[in-house]
Amino acid sequence: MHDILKDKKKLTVAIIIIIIIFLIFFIINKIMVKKLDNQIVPKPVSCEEGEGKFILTKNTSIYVKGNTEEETEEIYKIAEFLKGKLKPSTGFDFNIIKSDKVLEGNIYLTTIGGEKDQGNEGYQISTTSKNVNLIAYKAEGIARGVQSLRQLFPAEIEKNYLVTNIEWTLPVSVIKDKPEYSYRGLMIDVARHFISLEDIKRQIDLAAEYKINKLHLHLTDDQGWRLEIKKWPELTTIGGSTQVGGGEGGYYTQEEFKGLVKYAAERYVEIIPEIEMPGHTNAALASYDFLNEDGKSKEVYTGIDVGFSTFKCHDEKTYEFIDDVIKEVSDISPSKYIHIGGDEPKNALEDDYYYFVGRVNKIVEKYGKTAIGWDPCDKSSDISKDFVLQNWSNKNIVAKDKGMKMIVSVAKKCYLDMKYDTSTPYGLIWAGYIPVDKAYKWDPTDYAPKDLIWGIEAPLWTETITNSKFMDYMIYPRLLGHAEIGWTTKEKRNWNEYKYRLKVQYERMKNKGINYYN
Ligand code: TNX
Repeated sequence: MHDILKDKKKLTVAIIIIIIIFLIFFIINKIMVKKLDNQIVPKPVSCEEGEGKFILTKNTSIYVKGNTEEETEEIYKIAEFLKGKLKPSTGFDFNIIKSDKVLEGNIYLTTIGGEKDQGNEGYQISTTSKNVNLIAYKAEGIARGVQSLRQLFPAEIEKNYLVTNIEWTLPVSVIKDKPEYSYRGLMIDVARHFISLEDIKRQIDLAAEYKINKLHLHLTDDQGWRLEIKKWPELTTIGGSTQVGGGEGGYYTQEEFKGLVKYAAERYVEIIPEIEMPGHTNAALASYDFLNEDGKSKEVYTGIDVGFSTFKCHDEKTYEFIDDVIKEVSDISPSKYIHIGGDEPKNALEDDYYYFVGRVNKIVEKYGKTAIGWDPCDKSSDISKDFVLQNWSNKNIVAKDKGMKMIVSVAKKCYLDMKYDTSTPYGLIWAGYIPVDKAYKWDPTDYAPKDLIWGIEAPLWTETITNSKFMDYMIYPRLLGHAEIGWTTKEKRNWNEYKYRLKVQYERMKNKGINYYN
């Protein structure tokens, strides 16, 4: 009898210990892996999950209301965007209603009550079982919030065909969010290989979901000139006629470029055009003889060497030509910024190069724009703090001294054309392999003082990238990491936890048809 009692006691103690261990694990798990946090990339400032869910049905409407009529119109367009994204998989044809008298069961997008400290891109999503309220200070914030909203639905929402056996729910929650940096860019080199408008639009659409807000187009290089310049048509008919490997090449007409800008703007992405010079200019040198030192046009170039071409740095005809180009680009590009390249040409004298970038900066300013350039543009004594440095090599001492604004694009972390590892079928390795963790585990302040950092950018150079599938593979999933580095504070980022959230994104990427590297 005594023994049995003793055993019973032991058993009870064991059970209590097991329950305590279980509870401890449960609590730690709750703290470490908040469900909502795991759904959104880039990670928001805060997510509080409640009990219950909001169910999207065919009767759901999207209500919109701004502080002015104009703003209401702008939010209306964002609602149309959201509707377009939700429709293929849900099959729902939402009504969009311009009103703040929101009835139960609906989504409300508004700037009324938005607060200044949310900034232009901040937003708050409050979901109850009855309504979804997305409030922002500016319409742009609503556009960013809508991208988070998409990620809160089941991953099937991303499919582009009807899914019927599913309940379209959002968790009851409050999400507050705003970005750390205001420049979060993707660059695509359309010069080495010409990329069709359709493929660029697709990349804009995909990147915008991760709150990338700038697309820098590297429009000219040795192998191709890809933007129509009306005064100098041979830039595209000759300079745009081919590409790496000798394929057909191509270019965008000015009308097409404007259409692309509009498409991007509808997704709150700004296009920043780059005309690379004085180096990386063989396509222009092949198009017009007068740009060449010996007065003879070069042959078009289809290899992948760099650093062999240069404009003449002390020739007024060259600057007249550049003036024409910058004028036309300024006319068709609403961005305040024009990227002038400035990757150091190995065959131009240093002083000539510094003089050149200073002159071109003046031309850009003359047309009311601000110039961006690769390092070492900052070292030119004619370049002041009004110029933005895009830093690829981490040589930015002069820029720091001058107090120049910087876009951090350090090659060994940011370059999307670097292979992940030895098994990556395309890409280069000059800046090293960049596996997914390496692309994530860094911070812009590793390379520049916080107050000078405008943001970050991940460039995809396309010497070895010939089609849309390859682009996807090199961009995804690394861009998600860069997007998060640009959006989420350093303190809130952690690889071990991000790894888990990235897995959640894989299913969504698959549903969107992204050929990501797994
Ligand atoms: C560097 S760093 C380049 C490009 C190449 C790329 C290849 C810099 C501004 N330019 O011209 O395409 O490496 O990875």
